Amino acid sequence: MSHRAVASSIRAARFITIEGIEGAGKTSCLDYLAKLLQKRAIEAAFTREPGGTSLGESVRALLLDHRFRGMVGDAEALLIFAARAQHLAEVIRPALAVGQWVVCDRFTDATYAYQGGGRALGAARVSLLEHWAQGELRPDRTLYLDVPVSVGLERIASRGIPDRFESERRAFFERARCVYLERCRAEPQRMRRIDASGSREAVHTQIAAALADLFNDGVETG
Ligand code: Z5A
Repeated sequence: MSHRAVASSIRAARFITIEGIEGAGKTSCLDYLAKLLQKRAIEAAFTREPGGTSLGESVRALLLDHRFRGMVGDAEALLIFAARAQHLAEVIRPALAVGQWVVCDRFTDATYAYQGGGRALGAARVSLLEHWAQGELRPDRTLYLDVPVSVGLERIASRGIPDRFESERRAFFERARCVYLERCRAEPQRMRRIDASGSREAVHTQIAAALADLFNDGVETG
């Protein structure tokens, strides 16, 4: 999804990220979030990682491509942060600077989960690159959509040909989920665990509650 404007805003800009393993339901969550912001006339840029810029989308294509099944974890992490540096410079920082909210489908928590955990690079390396590329910038709020790996994989089973990540073994996603959950425990104010195994309505209710303090305006969330 490229970034798109929703409406105009007077609030301090917020940086919100959405995370989850495969099949967690990020798409439906992003649609609901767009409605919540629109209702409040909050202008928001919707974007994604890897991607969000022309360079980033090209890097994404490399990352998902089966021809590169031999890509080592370090190369993967460096490509992701190269795309992220461009994304921050071209899209995220400029939007926040003019008061636009930014909603990003995955960000650095995904690198901790997939490269740090899934590829077993560890958190220290990811942290080094995070400081290099982002400086002090971190999301204001992260919604982690949590589903057991078996539920996520079942939901995406009917998709077409799996990409390079979707072809990973179940243990890879289990490691990624473990890291996500650890990060929710370590930073409960920023990173909110949403139980995404229930109905869409139940998930949306939790999302509204997890953002209520950022809106703090009493507008109905339904
Ligand atoms: N990656 C990485 O390794 N390191 C990084 O730093 C970053 C990314 C940033 C592409 O990401 C890959 O990049 C990703 C990790 C890696 N690969 N993996 N895994 P992506 O975000 O573009 O790819 P994705 O994980 O495949 O996301 P997605 O398909 O856009 O979203 P999703 O959450 O997996 O799926 P969905 O389409 O929203 O939902 C899946 C299905 O479930 C769908 O049929 C829905 O209708 C259904 N659904 C949704 N909610 C429900 C509920 N509540 N009940 C029942 N069914 C539901």
